[in-house]
Amino acid sequence: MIDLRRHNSNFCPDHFVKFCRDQVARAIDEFEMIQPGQRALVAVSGGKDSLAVWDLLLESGYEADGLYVGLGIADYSDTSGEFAQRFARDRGLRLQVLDVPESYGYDIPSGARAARRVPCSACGLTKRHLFDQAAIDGGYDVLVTGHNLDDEAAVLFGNVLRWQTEYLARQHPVLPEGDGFPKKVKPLVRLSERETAAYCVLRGIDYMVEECPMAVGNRHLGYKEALNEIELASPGTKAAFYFGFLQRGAELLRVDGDRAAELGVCERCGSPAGAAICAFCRLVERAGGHTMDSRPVETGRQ
Ligand code: Q46
Ligand code: ZN
Repeated sequence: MIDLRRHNSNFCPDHFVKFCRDQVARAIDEFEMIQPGQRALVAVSGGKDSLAVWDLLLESGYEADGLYVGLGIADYSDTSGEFAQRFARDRGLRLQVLDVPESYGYDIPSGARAARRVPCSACGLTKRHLFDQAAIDGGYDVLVTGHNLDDEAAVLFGNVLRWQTEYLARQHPVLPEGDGFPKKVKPLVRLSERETAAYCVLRGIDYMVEECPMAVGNRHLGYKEALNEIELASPGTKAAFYFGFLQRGAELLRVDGDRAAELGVCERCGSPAGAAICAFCRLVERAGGHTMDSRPVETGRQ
């Protein structure tokens, strides 16, 4: 039996899997994430959320390929890459693998130091750029990420604590396509971290349990812990906080205008850029790397 206090219910394994599919279907429908027949690219890390969302999309009949980006974070990257590749191989799925040290000549820990950025900032910028570019280059209709309810509530909490209205205005489970950016969607926003982990166990999905070593001391983790304390005392608060914001708060903060209205094109990589050279290419340069000299390797379907 799986006990979900925020829903005041218990589920047997089969009904729990159905519950997860229903929550994803509801999110996709409610926020108009993916239309039948569209092609999705899933940003795969080898962790529970990205593998769960890939599995859930396929089970719901969507066409979905994966992209794994190796960040050069020592053993963590090697092992997470193996989980991603094994998942794809065992199911005959198409997974592209892009190794940052190999293709761009830097890794996140040393590159971030050289560029004087905190690792998660260099990492986030790298991943956003490479996933966006792969989705555009591959002609995918949507880029899917495995952000769950806990992730989104923690980001919202952090943005509210500092009243970062610019970030709040953009916080939504769907970002539309436009000016060189792909449409981005988060189908797991109605599922908690505990629920995606239970889904993986029930579906026999082997995932990387270990957290990234760079996450230690991350502010985001502190926000998650604080919200978990509140949730424990008052089940359902996390979902009420996040969905209440989407229903009643987000609209008040929405700014008119196109997010890429003032963007040009990066001289080096052709991606949308606010300056002559985009933030990613500047990071590559400062991290001591070089521009890409190899394409992603495709594994899985053989
Ligand atoms: S992988 Fe990258 Fe995360 Fe590691 S360096 Fe930070 S952002 S914690 S999702
Ligand atoms: Zn660029």
